[in-house]
Amino acid sequence: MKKKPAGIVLLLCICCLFSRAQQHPNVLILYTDDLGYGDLSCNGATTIATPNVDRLAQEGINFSNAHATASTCTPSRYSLLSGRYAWRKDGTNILPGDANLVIPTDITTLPKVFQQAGYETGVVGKWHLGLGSQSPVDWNKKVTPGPAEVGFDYSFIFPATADRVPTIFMENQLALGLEATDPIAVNYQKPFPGELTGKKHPELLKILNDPNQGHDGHITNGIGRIGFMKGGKRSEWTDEELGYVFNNKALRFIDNSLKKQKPFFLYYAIHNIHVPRMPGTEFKGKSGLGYRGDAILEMDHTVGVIMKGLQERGLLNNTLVIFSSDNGPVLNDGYLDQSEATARSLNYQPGGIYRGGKYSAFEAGTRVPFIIRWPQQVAAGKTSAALFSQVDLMASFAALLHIPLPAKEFTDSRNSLSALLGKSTADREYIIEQPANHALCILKDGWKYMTPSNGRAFMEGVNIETGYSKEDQLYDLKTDPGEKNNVAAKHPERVLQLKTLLKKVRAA
Ligand code: NG6
Ligand code: CA
Repeated sequence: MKKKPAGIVLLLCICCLFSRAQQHPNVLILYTDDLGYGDLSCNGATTIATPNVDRLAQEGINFSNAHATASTCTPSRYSLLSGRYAWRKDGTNILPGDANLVIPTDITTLPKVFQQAGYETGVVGKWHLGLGSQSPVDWNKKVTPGPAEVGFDYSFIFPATADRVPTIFMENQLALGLEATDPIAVNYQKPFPGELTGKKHPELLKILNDPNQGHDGHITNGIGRIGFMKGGKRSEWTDEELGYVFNNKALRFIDNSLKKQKPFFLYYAIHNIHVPRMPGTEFKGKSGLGYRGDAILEMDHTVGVIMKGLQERGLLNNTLVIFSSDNGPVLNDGYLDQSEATARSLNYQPGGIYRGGKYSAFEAGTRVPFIIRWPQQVAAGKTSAALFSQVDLMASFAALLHIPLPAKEFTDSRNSLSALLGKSTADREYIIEQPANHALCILKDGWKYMTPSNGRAFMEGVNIETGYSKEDQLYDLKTDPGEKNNVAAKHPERVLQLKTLLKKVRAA
């Protein structure tokens, strides 16, 4: 065989590496918690500045009609990672911290798609999808199944939310800093003998819980939590350090995949800005909007740290970064941290022009920030109004990586790669939104239909309009994005069309 000249071989190698990087970019999902559409300066906020997130938007595409599948955390994360709507599966509502894993271990998942394509996969941050298969969970040994069985080669997480016990880090499903002499036990029904709780000892708290919303159980770091816990004193976290610790773990994961010479998929589930908001010392008081605003600044700082980390490693161009949130905003989610009073006094609108918030069927519940940056394939400084759902990330990445999804496995995930990469601004055919009480909504062609429900129209405590009504509701989001006028009576044929489609999707 005739030998190719050295120059041609070199050129072929470069082309081959370039096309591999194009087809197998590193992928980083920065998934924030309870961040509203209007909480970013690139989405119109003027009372707060988020320069690092704004830079992502300037260098990529900022979506204005992208949705989490639900207006609470567990179901949105379930859908993101499994490509399935959570309402199809029982037990996927907001989970207590001692719940078992809700994602089946025998299905294709988003991280498993990346594993099949040869990626190193990792999750850092908040998990909230349950751990183990036995109740009660034994926290004193490796808890399986968990992230590894869902498809993550590496995990550094806390099990549920920052306001739920156990308030510990877990690395590869083992409690960090665990000591045999101080075993961890968790109970969601009653306190352990001798345990000091927020309810009995408010004088020990550095931030008061809202008496109407609980969070007065176990005390960690001067903050009352949901549930009770004993032991694991050296495993418990310090809230002010969460951002620092997670950022470092995320960067270490990236370094380790580089050492293995593998592309990485990192799902960084940023703990901010969920309650309890107890930002790092340098951010306290910085926003003028209370701890919620300070937590937004800390979240933005995290984005800056990670992007700088990519730059220092020469990975800025061949890393596809997605920034989004699991559900919409809430000002008071259980702690009296002054965020609600401050936001109201400044007329600060965390959901932007959208009505409702976390838990809600109104748009602010699921219409979340969504930005993609990938210099190799995605144009800079664009916006997209395409209707997009996070449930589609699994099929879209499978398409990008040429991994066929098993035909026998039904998923809700559709290949929306062209919308994701900004090659098309066409809407997805429809999307489904799940509020806290499962009264599903369907969006199609700019119309939104909301299923009637008996739920309360207003959630006291969190002060959020749920959108629930005993009547059919139809909104024309093109002319009425703030969902002020229910036009169901004017458009019975549209109501029927959307009702019928929703029924079909439910039955699929
Ligand atoms: C609610 C909690 C709230 C928060 C939420 C979960 C009460 C009264 N409120 O039940 O504080 O933890 O669950 O938020 O317990 S999520 O973003 O993880 O869905
Ligand atoms: Ca959330």
